[in-house]
Amino acid sequence: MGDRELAIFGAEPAFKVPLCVGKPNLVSLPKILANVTHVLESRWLTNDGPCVHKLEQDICRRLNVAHCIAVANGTLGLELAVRALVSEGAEIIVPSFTFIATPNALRWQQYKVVFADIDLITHVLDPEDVAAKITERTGAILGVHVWGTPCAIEPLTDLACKHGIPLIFDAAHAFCTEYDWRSIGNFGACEVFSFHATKFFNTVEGGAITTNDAELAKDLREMRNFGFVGDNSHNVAGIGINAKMSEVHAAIGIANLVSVTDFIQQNTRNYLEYRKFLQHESLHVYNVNSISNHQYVVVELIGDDVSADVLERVLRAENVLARRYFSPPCRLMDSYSDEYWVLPVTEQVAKRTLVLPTGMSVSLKEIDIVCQIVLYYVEHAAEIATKLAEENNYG
Ligand code: T4K
Repeated sequence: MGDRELAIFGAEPAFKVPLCVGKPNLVSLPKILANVTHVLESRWLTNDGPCVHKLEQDICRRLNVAHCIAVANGTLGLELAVRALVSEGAEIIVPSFTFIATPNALRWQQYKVVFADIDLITHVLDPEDVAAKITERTGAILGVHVWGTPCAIEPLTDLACKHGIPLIFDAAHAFCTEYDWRSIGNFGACEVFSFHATKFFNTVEGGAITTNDAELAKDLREMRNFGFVGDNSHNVAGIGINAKMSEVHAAIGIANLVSVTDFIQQNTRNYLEYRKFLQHESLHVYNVNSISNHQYVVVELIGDDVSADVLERVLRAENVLARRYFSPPCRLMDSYSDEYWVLPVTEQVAKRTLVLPTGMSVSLKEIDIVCQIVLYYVEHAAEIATKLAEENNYG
């Protein structure tokens, strides 16, 4: 990049077309269109149809898990999971370093959210802080496999067993990742995936709950369909809602699932390219601690001179739409500000992380240019901060 002026100071942006973090992967478009056409021609559009069945079976095979319940989105999946497993009004321990859907799903179902801190290296729940927050009011622990890194599954499982409470995982980021040679989707009482458009495997909107517990799977299937018991039944045993995935969404998922290995390969290639270039004392490329889908490339800005906020502004001016996911952390959102939580590691991690573009639509050449901008920023952070402050004062 040399002495190139930055777009934030008026130069031409490095990219004409914006480079996004979550551009949807839709590789086999003809296959997707053929599947969708078939659904529309069949006139079987929703309500537990053949495509939903096939997608559920394909996912069970892929994750080697006994039961998969496809749902309309990950948020509803979380709501069904807690309603199926946790007594009304109980406290649920969750991280604050997560997408707002995680605590919101709990509050929406009238549970009390108790935030626990995370680990500085892995960014997932710190079991020691979880242990400190368990009381007789605790109804469940909800871990989040942030960035696809599995939670500390063993210590959390021990804690849940010791206190006789369910352990649930928000696995929105962790489709096709592994822990201890087993696919995520097999742990805790159940795990909840998101297949939103911005996830590396998507059904446009969608999600799934997976479990090895047949009884729980049956309950979840009923809750997903207004509470109707079994197929073609007119009896409603418990309270349910409409959380069904449509046939069109499932048909897109079936086509995309075939390409999942290609998506992971390209994400891994992209991740390695970022790692190769982004070597600097003020930077750390987050190391996903497992067999990963690498759907998020996260950099951490380390030191007083550098700022993830400023780097985001610098990149955005260049048309690189980097994201400060989970910053501010959920507990600082207005809707959670009624209570004060001491979460020092969460604050630290949220302050220093930035997510960079990856996925099937991002080329290695584009990654190299992004890396040049990032490196230029960290090498000139102090000058850039001064110049921005001057512009602010005189602008
Ligand atoms: N738990 C966790 C830990 C989660 O991360 C999420 C969702 C959930 C639970 C809930 O699952 P769902 O109910 O959503 O299934 C996204 C997603 O909306 C959300 O699904 C995701 N997590 C969250 C982390 O990120 P944004 O704010 O990034 O979306 P948006 O619209 O700003 O898009 C990001 C980038 O992607 C943009 O630069 C443009 C590009 N884009 C986006 C869409 C939607 C496209 O190119 N095409 C598109 O169709 O939220």
